[in-house]
Order: sequence, then C-alpha cells, then structure tokens
Amino acid sequence: MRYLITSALPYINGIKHLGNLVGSMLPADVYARFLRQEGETVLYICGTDEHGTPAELAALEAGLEVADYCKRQYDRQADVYSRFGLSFDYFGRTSSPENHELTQHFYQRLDENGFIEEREISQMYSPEDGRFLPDRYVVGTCPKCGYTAARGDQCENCTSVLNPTDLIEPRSAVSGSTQLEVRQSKHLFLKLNELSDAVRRWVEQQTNWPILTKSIALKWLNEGLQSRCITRDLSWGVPVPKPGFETKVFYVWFDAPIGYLAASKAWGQQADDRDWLSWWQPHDDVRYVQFMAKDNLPFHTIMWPAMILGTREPWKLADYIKGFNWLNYYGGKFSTSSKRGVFLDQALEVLPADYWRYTLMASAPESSDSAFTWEQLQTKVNKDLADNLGNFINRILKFAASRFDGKIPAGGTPGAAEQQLEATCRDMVETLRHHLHHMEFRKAADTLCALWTVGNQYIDDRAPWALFKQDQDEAAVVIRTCINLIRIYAIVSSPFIPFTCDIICAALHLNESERRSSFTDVVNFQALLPDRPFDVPPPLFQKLDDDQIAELRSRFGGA
Ligand code: B3M
Ligand code: ZN
Repeated sequence: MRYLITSALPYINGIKHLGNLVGSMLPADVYARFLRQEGETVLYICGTDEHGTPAELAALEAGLEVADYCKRQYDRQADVYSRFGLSFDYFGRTSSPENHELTQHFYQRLDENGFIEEREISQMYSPEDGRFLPDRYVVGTCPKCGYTAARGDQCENCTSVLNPTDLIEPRSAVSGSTQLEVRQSKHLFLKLNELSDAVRRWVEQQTNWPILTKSIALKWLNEGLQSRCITRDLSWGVPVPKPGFETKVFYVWFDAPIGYLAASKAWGQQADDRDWLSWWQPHDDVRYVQFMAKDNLPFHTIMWPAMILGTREPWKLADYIKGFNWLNYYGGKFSTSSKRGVFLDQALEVLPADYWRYTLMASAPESSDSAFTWEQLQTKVNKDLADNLGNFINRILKFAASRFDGKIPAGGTPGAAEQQLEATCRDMVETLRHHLHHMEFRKAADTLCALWTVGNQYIDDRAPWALFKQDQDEAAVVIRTCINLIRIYAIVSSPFIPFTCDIICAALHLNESERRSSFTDVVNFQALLPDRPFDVPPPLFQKLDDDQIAELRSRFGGA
C-alpha cells in the first residue's frame, strides 16, 4: 500500500489561524509523519487555493495586482507552514499552469459526457466599475436577518447562503456604487442532479467513514442536488475554453480540488523517477485520505466526487475523509475576517512549533467542537511536555553524564522491574500505533502522554540517584534502561513534536538508519548498548507561568 494524503487547500487571503491548522494540515502532517516512520510510502500534498473574489478583493485592498498579491501570500504561507514542521511532499498553487491545464481538461471531459449545460442568468452589473459583480463583489443587507454588511455569497451573521441579487440595497464592494443593474449573462452549470446516483452509490459504499463525514454527505444527497454554476464573470482564474466565454473564468470551487492533482503533477515534474499519475490512476495499491474542516465536507463528499465520476476517467476517489469540527476560542469562533483568535505567524512569535503541535492535537475537535484556551495550553505545556517528558530526559541524561562519564553505563542485569517496563511500553506503543492508524488523534496524544508518564513512574520506583550510592551496577541498569526509553520516546513522539525529537535524537547520536524504526520494532531496550556516547541537550521545554498566560490572554483578546 502507498498512502496519498491531502489537506484542504488553505485559501490565499492571509495567514491562517490555529483553527485552520488543527482542522486540516496539522493532523494530516501527524498522520503522514507516522506513516513514514512506519516505513510506508507517502505522498502528502497541499497548496494554496488562489482564485475567487476574496483573493481579488484582498489584492485590491493591498493595492497589488492579484497575481503579485497571491505570490506574496503564497510565500508567506509556505514559510509559516515549514516553520510549523508541516512536511508536505509538495505545496502547490491552484494558479499554476498544471492546474489551468487539468481544470480545462476536467471541464472538457464533463462537457463531452453531457454533464455541462449553458444557462442565461441574472447577474449584478456595475456601470460605474464597468464590470459584473459576482459573489463578494456585492455587499448589502441580508434579506433573512437584516445584517447590513452581508456579502453576495453568504451572510456572515446568520450564515444563509445568498445570491448577489438577493441582497437589499446592494452596493459594489469595489467602488461603493449603488447604481447597480441586473444584466443577463451566459454561464455554465454542472448538472449535479444527473451525477447524484453515482455519487450516492459511492457514498453508500463507504462503510468505514466517520459519522460526521457520512451524515453531511447523505444530508446533501437527500435534499436533492441542483445544477451548480461553475463559471464567473471575472478575469483572475482559469479561463473557460469555450467560444463566447472569453471574459469568464471557472468558479473557484471548480478548480480548487483539481489543485490536488495539479500539485501532484508539479511534484512529479521535480524529478525523473516520480510518476505522479500512478498515484491517481490506476491506483489499486493507493489508499487516499483527505483531511478537512466540516465546512469543506459537502464539496469533498459531493461536488468533487461528482466531477471525478463525470469525467468517466479512473481518477482516484478518497478512501477516507477525516473531517473536523470547530476549534473555538473563548466561547466564540476563530475568524479570519474579524481577526479574532491566534494567527499562525503570531503563534510562532510567542511559542515554538512543538508546543502548539502537541497542545492542538491533544484537543483536536474530532467528535465535537472543542475549545482553545491559554490556560489549557499552559497545563499541556507545563505538565505534559515540560514535567512529564522534558524533565525526565534532562534529569536522566544529566545524571548519566555526571556519574557515568557521558557514556551509556555497562554493568548489572535487568530484572523484573525492567521486564515490566518493557511489557508496558510494548502495550502502549501498540495502542498508540492503533490510534494513529485510525486517525484518532486525541486518543493518540493521550496515549503518548501516558507513555511519558511510565518513565517517571519507573524512576520514582527505582530511584537511581539513591541507588547509585548503594549499588552502582543496579543504578547502571536503570540509567541504561532510561536512555533506551528516551530513544523510544524520540521515535514515537516524532509525528507530534518533530523538532524536539530531532534534538533528542541528536543528543543520543542516533544516525538516520537508527532513527528509522517502525512502531512495531521500536520497543527494544537493547538498541543502545553500553559505552555509547551521548550529549545532554538544553532543557527541552520552558514552563509558562501565570503572568505570561495573563499577558497572552490580554494580548490576543481571550476575554
Ligand atoms: N480553500 C477552504 C477554505 O478556504 C478551501 C478548501 C479548498 S480544498 C480543495 O475554507
Ligand atoms: Zn443574515
């Protein structure tokens, strides 16, 4: 089996927040790192979603050409993700030539197979701006709730999905002009209704999907699928290869999922020995897992599979879709548009990536919405990371360095306590492996933390510092056991806290091949033998005190 992993493509308009990270990219990265550690072949793909009106409007606000704006934002996002340790095999862009080409190909296949229809529809036109105003280019009063800053595609206040022509007192988001008129414009529609049975058959075959994913898919299917407009009167996007459509582009949600293929293709083009298409078709030996937040589930369970099925080409459909609920922030939502919560660049200014990675995964919104609070971050960092893991490693290695000359001590014979420890570790690592395989991230994080506790219990029990004064050989057994346990920690914790694990591995002088152990083989207390040198790393985690937490809370508006 090979594993193809994608995270929903983050939208280009600005740095994402912690909620975006925990709902798609971070769990996908933990999963990808775990599988690579298991020795599996993995292709982990992501990229920026760059078309659509929000990008154009953000560029306008920034005073930049859209293409320049997107390039700049792409670089910023790629940089922040690499600093979070997200190990994409390729981080692409939906504005790439590969995506243009594949999007037009998809359209052509869908058209040949009779799934595209042309319709004339009413669109807002602004004579003052000299252009049509699709989606968010129009703002006005929501007809459902009266909110006065509702956008043409959706009301942020009551979440109703809208058409620009639904708005009361509409005005242009570009110029503010209220002299808008309704003009007729030709558009292309994807006949989702005709693909509904094929999508339903596919959804019903999925017996192992999470409840959240399947229930959202079935809800949409049961409500009945309508034809969906896949073109827009815009210039930024993938051109529509059809006479009479020269001034239009495809709708952002049409080309965005094709971005997964396009990024894979771009990855393939980086080296001769990479056959990107073998990941997508034919693909019997590929298991494809998608990660996303719940608002993206309808597109990935209905629209994108409908597009694939409609091409009648053997593109790979998802085998498993891991959907996430919302991560809340002090009783409200993280929100990009209202700048509420913690954005990823700010997050790294205040704490290292691993603090975030572990804390977020330990409270991932898997079975319901969950909350991020600074207080809970403090507990996770201080108790789990600093006390449980970091302190254990530093105490052991410091003691070993001073009493045993910076080398793993020889002497003594492991006894019942060591056998017990080994059996416990074997069980727990197997549990951890199971949870990671099933993408149960909270359970995995809890198990990992419990495994860190086992080391502390063992030294509480064996008290090597006292033992050293009575029986150096016995103390040597305990220290040797602990250093081997640290090796196990460094390997099995690496999907969650890769930066720290790199430091631990370097301290233990583990070379590449020694680091390559699978979870099934990792529990081996003879892996590091006597006389092997090691270093004492600096303290791995800094505790957060109450003042710091209060400061962070006030700085980031956690009321
Ligand atoms: N860009 C997610 C969003 O911005 C959207 C995902 C596309 S995945 C193909 O909410
Ligand atoms: Zn509303």
